Amino acid sequence: MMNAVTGAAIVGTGFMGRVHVDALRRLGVNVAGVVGSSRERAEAAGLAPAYDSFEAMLADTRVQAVHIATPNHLHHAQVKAAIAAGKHVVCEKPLAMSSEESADLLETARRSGLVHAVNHNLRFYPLVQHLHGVIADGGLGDIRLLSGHYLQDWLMRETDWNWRVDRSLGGALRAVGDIGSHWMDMTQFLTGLKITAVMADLARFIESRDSRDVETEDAATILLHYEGGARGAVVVSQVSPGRKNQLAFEIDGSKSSAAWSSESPDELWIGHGDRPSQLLPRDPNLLNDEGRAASFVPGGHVEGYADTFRALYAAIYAAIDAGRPGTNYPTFADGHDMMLVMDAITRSAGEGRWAHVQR
Ligand code: SOE
Repeated sequence: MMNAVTGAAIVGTGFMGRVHVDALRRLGVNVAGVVGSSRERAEAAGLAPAYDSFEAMLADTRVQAVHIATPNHLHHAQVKAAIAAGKHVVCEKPLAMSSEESADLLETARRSGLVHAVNHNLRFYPLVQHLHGVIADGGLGDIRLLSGHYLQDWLMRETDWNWRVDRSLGGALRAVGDIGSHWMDMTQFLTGLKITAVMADLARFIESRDSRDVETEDAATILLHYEGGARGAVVVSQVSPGRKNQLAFEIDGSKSSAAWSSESPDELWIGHGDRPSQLLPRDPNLLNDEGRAASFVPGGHVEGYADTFRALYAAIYAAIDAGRPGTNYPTFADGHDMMLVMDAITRSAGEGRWAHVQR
């Protein structure tokens, strides 16, 4: 159980704010309150006591950690203010609207010595954590090929609208920034290999929504080069009928391969050439330390999306309790790195050719 005195506050009372509050409560972290776009909206959300304002939350000495779960254009200013107030910060992804902003946030966070994290929660599915250890131990051999997708359908209709669609609120890359960043972050985390170059093609099938012109993409197909010569290909879409929220990958190594899907997260396929392939269930008795640490219930008791937030925050709040940043969760360095990959995707799509990630 976490250190009960650690208090947290959540900024943003939408879908993400609600999941953050739920996960913290399950960990025994005291949720002191929430900040909404107005006090009335925060109250109406009914998640936790509502602050009058963002500034009132920062002045609350019970709060040591602040979760930023607001639209992306607010991240930079709110993270800066929270760090200036001496608060540890968990910020939703993508970290910022531009790599200039994310570079500034990374430098500010590093100088502060505070704990800083970006909410790439999907890394914390137990079998994803387990596979990270398997790959680090050479279990797949040399990584050669990565393929997969992140498909959703909640923006498939012309009448579907959300702040993410508006580039001034969500950023120039929508589907790529909102969900593509999860897939790319996960594959960099799993393999330990950075994306070095991309060939990206952005697609917009719905030019206007609710009679508002749309400037952001509904989908993208991206070819990827990773360190060490590994090749990748990913499809990202928010307009794929019937696909509610499916992140799937296959990683092929020189010895074995692995495949996984977020819509059946409690099984991992391991492919072998010289013996029968395996289907590994999320049973803590069969997992390595990383997989066990992220598991909450025994095998067969299916764990899902909301559990990844609990597992991620367990790692982050352990660092907060220890009084120094940790290494087993995604930090602003990962958030900034993803903004640099997204810069390359924008350049490649704009120029119609390969673009290198400028680190
Ligand atoms: C909407 O696409 C969304 O809520 C993303 O913003 C999250 O990051 C993803 O995990 C689920 O879908």
